[in-house]
Amino acid sequence: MHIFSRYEKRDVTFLDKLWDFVFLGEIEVEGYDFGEIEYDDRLPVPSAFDSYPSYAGKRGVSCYRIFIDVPAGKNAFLRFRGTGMWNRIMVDGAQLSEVALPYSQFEVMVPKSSQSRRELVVINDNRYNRDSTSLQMNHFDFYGYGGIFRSVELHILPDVWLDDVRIISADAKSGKADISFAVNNDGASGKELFLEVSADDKIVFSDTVKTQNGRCELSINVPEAREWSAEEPNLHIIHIKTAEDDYRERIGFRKISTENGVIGINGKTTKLFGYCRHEAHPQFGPALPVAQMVQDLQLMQDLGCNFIRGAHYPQDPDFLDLCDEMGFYIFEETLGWGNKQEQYEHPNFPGDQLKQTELMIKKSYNHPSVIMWGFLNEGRSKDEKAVPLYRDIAQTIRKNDKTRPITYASMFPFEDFCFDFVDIISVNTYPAWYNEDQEALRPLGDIDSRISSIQEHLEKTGQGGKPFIISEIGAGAIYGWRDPLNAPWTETYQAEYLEKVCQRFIGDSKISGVSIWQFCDCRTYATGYALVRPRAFNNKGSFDEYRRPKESVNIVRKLMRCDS
Ligand code: ADA
Repeated sequence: MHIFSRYEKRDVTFLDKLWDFVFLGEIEVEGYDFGEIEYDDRLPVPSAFDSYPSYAGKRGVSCYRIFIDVPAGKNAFLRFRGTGMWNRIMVDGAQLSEVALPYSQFEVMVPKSSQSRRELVVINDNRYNRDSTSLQMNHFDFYGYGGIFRSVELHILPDVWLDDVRIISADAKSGKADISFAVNNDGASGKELFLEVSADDKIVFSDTVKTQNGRCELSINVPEAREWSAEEPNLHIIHIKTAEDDYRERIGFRKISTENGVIGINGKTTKLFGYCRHEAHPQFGPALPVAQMVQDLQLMQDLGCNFIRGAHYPQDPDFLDLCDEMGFYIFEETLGWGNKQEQYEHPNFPGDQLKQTELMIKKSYNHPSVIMWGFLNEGRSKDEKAVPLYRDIAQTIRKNDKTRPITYASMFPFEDFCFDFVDIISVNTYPAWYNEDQEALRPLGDIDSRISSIQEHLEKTGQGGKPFIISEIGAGAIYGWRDPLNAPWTETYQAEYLEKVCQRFIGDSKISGVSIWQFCDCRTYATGYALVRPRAFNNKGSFDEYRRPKESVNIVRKLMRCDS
């Protein structure tokens, strides 16, 4: 099930069905004869193969196979909305691409053939290996799954097709929307293309346009344009058609500003409140059905949330479609988690980071819900050696998108070298949880004092004019665990903790946003690291992994819902 269909004319098939599957385990991919293998199982795509009981916890090579129909002589591409770890894509035995960008949406052209029935094979390796998969490591505090997590689309293409459509719509008063898109297989620049563009079913443009450097640009006026915001998520449908191809998109008119230490949405100072959320479920891993996404969003709406930090990777496009339509502000970020120094020094790491950044922006450019870009969660921003990568990622974002502010979640607010690159300062902090004084009993008073000292430091170091977000704060609670001591791990301690966080946020106009860590419990280390993660879950959710509410939910709802 998908939320919004982006093509009417183009022949697009979702390959969401049972694929042939085999788990080969600890083999070497190079030199292995994949033509000879026997597929002894079938598994649904999308899903994580190692979320199934038969393959739980297994690491190694697996193969997926499906037969697809591409009319002879036609151009076609495959769009993978998100895969796990390392993948090689093969059609009819020929290698088309190798991709090691977990959670990224990417496309692979299918070479033309005189045959229409084609064999598509995806070889997946979910082993942690810095040389092949530089972005995801074993020490990350969330489970690294393998397989094809998200939908796969097959696009049969006309001779000339549209790609990478980007629409800027900031001003509802004028209703002006600037459209830019790539024209593929267009040949020489300067070629003319006849276009018809409609906005909410009314034709607003019908003329020839010239392509320049493979792209077209035009502006339209959307009749009766209305502003988009989380409170009033008004969307308009833009439909671009050529003689042979088309692209539909939903847009929202909204402008984001970050002046004078506050976040403005359409000129109105806006406080962002919500949760960090992993795409996680004990049964489905990171491959959440749309029904679960809707449940998650409703649960957060019920608590008065308008903000979600998509921790810690590019988000599922269906989830963003839902956020556009239900009204949420999203902090979307690339894959990162406390990356260690050695990772920065790995030859693939900077390049893979930049590639994933560009793909994320391309995928999410038109979603009004996405209001800021992030990267390198808790990276080494206090280390001079990491500065070039922070700078390069920030530059890449600015080059690709001039409409959204940049941020990253820092864990070193007092020593950070990279805040100059961003528009919004985001800090992860866990006072009264990872506490300096381990002997203090219920040190909840530290929450206020730590937040104040971070704010004072930012002021002193010249960052006070930028909006400040607490991008993580929270405490663990085991679902159902109550105890007269109300010590850490009880639901009561977490509830009292989040009460303090909400009160501080409500009473402090200098905090522009809070995304509590985290929405629901999620599976994490299957290693010795789990000794600090009871059940091998990160238990800081306000809901447990099945979305059962803990005590903190009532407190958050009471404080954050204006109508309760
Ligand atoms: C970090 C990290 C989260 C989570 C959290 C925690 O801030 O960004 O992913 O691991 O700590 O629970 O300690």
